[in-house]
Amino acid sequence: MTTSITDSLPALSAPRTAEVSRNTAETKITVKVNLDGTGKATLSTGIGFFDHMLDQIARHGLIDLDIHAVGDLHIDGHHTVEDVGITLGQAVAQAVGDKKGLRRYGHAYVPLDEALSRVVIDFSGRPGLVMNVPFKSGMIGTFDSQLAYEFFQGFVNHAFVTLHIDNLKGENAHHQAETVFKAFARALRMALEIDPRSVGVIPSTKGSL
Ligand SMILES: [Mn+2]
Repeated sequence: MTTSITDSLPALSAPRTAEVSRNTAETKITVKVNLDGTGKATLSTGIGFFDHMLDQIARHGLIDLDIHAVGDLHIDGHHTVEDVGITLGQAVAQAVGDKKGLRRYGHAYVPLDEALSRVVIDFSGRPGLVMNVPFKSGMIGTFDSQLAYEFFQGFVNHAFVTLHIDNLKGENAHHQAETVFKAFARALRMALEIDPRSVGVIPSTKGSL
């Protein structure tokens, strides 16, 4: 019998991808994710700064993201941003599957000039968000900075994760938001990795997550 080095590498039982469509009277959204991607993104939400933030999740999370949203922007961006969070959460939950071998926890600090944010995530199976981001400006382009909270609340409720977000420093709202989304991406990347020392094992003493 021969063995090769590949026998000891983590083997994924299924590709960690998902496609979810969500249609309501307020928004029509399609999200495709590949958790083991290279950071490619195709984004159209109708809100330029929001696309810029979603691009950070793909790039720094090394997640391929395809997000197309048509929402009631004639009202404001609220439904569109919240519902993209919900649909992305559903897609990530579907792609992550049974969580066998998952690192589960992830954290990151990301600076951008004067701004600094910290994000800590746990694929706990329980939704929970604690977010402390004192934005220095209401609007960032056409993006209402209050909607960052709505996005993460939607994501958390449907990805079933515990998420702590703290903006520790920052004077410019664009910088504050960008450090939050980049730190979220890096934390996500860490938590979603397969730990080669724990292949096939659900990372909980409960035996389920
Ligand atoms: Mn920027």
